[in-house]
Amino acid sequence: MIDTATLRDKARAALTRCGVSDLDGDVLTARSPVTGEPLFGIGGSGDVQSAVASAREAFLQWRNTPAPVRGALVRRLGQLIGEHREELADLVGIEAGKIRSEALGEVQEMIDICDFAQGLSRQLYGRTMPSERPGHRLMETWHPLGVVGVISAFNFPVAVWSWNTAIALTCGNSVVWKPSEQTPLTALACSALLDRAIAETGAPAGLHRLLIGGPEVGEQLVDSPDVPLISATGSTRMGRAVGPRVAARFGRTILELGGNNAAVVSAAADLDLAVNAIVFAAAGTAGQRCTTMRRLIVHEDVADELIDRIAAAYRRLPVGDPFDDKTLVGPLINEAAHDRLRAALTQAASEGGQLLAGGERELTDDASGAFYVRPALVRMPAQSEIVRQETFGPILYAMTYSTLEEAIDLHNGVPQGLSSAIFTRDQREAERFLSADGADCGIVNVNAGTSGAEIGGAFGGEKETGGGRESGSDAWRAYMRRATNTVSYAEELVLAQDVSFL
Ligand code: UN1
Repeated sequence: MIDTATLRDKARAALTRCGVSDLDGDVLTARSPVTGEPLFGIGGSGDVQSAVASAREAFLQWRNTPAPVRGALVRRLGQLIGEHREELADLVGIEAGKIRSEALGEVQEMIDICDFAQGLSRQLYGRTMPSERPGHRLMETWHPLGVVGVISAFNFPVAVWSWNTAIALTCGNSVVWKPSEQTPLTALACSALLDRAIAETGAPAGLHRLLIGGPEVGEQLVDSPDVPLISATGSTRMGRAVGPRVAARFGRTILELGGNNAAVVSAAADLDLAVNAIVFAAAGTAGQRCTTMRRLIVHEDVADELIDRIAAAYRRLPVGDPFDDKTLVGPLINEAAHDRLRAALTQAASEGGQLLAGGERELTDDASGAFYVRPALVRMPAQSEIVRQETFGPILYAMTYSTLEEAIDLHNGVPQGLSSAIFTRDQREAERFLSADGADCGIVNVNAGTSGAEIGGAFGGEKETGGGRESGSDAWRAYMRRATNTVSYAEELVLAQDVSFL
């Protein structure tokens, strides 16, 4: 196992190469879940008022910068991220405990969204509509909102920031970022790279401000009247607090909250493909993606075979040091995550669940602050309470069904609605799952797992997942305000709806 001194050196080297100066301080202590030990204290500001004020000032200039010129900033950011791919992946591995391939994948999402945002800078299209009045033109234009507050979680410490930031900047906004307290180092690195891109492209200096601090800093950002949009990623509990507070001041939110993602595996599934997809989606990232597969709804004819094969794969999964190339499952983020996982497994057992694999702590002893757990597979009765909850760790609950109707009911019968999947070679089943009375999630896949979405689509979910959409497609619209314009070139006043007056 890599030791804390090596992690510390690696982190310092990566930060220096990303251009972070003035690292040390006592505002927060950076830690690594890999060894569970503190790395070093860091400085930084949690002064929300001054961050918002300077972002607001930068916005006033940025909103009048042509969008394709704004696109040049995100292009430069994407290049710098590409040049520092290894360092950023190091930091993601150190702070979030991701294995190399997944850490690099997360960095790739940043590069991809910068590409996307740059293209978007020439495509912030508004519509024109035929006017009912002669000599009139009706059209819509899109304008930036102002300062966008980004609140991000530990598990995708850089990608989710980049989805929001690349799009928000392209749309003409400025950004104030409150990252998770668990991942301040990745935030410092990203912020330094963006500062460099801002300086090199001549964009206004306050365009991006990073807040370092605890939850109270996030709360002040949420309440700030000068932040018209808050994009927050985290638990449903967090969203329940953030949503109404922002709404009370008529601000807007993009909420990306809890998921409780399921796969339906039909009797017509390609089981080889399904097993691989399920193991990645359920056990990958140590079950700490919002898109992690948490429920498996399997047709009774193939249930025993499929569940046996997943259990066998789980028993073989290399759990351990994420910096070891052979590892596939790294650590949980902290002890609280481990406590919640154990509590969920206890409840599952009390509700008739049968643990088929995993669930136990491995590699470290009670005294260690690092928590490695073999992903757990639990066979559950279809009706139970625990499967309705999101436990942010690697537990997969397997249930069986006999008709597709029943499977879809089970699938939709949870409060969350982020991501879903069906494994089947039967086109009718697939289409039914994709239809309006099929899966009720924001992301619905066929023969592909619930996690690992591409940045080109809109990302987010329904119900208690919060309804927000980030990243690709037309998610940019949430970062802009729409103006409907009527332009008259008629000689006389013409009123709509044939109204006469005067
Ligand atoms: C998250 O877990 O908050 O679809 C984001 C995925 C990744 C993003 C996950 N592209 O799994």
